Amino acid sequence: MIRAVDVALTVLLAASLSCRSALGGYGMSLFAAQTSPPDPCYDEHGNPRRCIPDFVNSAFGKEVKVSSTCGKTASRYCVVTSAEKGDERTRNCHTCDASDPKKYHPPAYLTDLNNPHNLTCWQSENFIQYPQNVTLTLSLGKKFEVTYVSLQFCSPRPESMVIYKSMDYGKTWVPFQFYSTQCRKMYNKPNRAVITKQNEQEAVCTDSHTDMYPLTGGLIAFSTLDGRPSAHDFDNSPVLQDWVTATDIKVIFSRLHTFGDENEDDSELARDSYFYAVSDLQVGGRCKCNGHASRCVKDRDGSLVCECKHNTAGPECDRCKPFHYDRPWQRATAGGQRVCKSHPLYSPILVRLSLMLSRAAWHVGYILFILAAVFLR
Ligand SMILES: [Ca+2]
Repeated sequence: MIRAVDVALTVLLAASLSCRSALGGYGMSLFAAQTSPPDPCYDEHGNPRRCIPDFVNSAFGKEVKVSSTCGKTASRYCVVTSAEKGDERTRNCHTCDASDPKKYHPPAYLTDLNNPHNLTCWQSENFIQYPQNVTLTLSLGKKFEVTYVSLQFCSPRPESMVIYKSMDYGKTWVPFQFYSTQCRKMYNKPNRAVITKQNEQEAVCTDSHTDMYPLTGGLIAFSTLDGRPSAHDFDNSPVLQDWVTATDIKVIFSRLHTFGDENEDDSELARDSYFYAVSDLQVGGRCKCNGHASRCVKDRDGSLVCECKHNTAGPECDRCKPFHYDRPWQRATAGGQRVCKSHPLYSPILVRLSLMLSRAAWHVGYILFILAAVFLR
């Protein structure tokens, strides 16, 4: 009896090892089953459940297109410092030079690793003042559900700026948020308008985050759902799901803060002190997969796509896979299991059809072979 059990165990072990080697060590072995993490898109019984990709800073490492960067020809810029508001200001001047790695401030510094002990700053040319502006454009590569957009400044924060989003890869843009010390005058918007259920997709203007102080290190952080009534019931709000969806983000710096000295006698020195400089641009959010994927991956073309489960397909798992149309596509919710299913009849019909076709092809081939043999004799 003991021997029979030993033999059975040995056979099982051998089978599991051979399976493991045949599959390159993935999936089928007893050992792998214990160590591989469970698929978040299915529960312990194999039933589908909602799954979402990790929260990330989707701007990290991405290219930002900017309309102005200092140093095309080496140029002076001056940093104004002041211990506190109202204290005497001092100017320290430096050189921005795109050809010198120690003195350049390229757009890549907007989305590189943000080390608080060694800040790297992108910087615009000096004194690009209203009505001229400076734009930063970032393509996320696919649809994301954006939770926040934040900018950390090396210069003083702008007096007026707008954050826009696109849902169609930059063809059209809609405003996300306006910032200005004079909302009405700059953007014809009331200051700090209240959002109601009727206008949850409306961008508001605020004078918060627009103070000139601190002269360096100031932050602007826009939270996409903040103050929107349906935010607590996001899963059931198609309006807000649409509102947070973006493929691209654009920031427009409309007007520089100044001390009002730019037209005085030593105006050149003053003008060299006014520019936009940002150490970190972040776009916090999740790759949009409608609850049907737990991660996004690069496809064969190098494009970012959802790794779709639940018989769904498309870059955002936004439709059912072919032959899985028995139930209409839906976004997965926390409570329900809205997955695509194949009709019970589809599979047998397809199998029969393919069998018939292969048989017909075999018969045609056989007849051609006989005919060739007869005529070539
Ligand atoms: Ca940086």
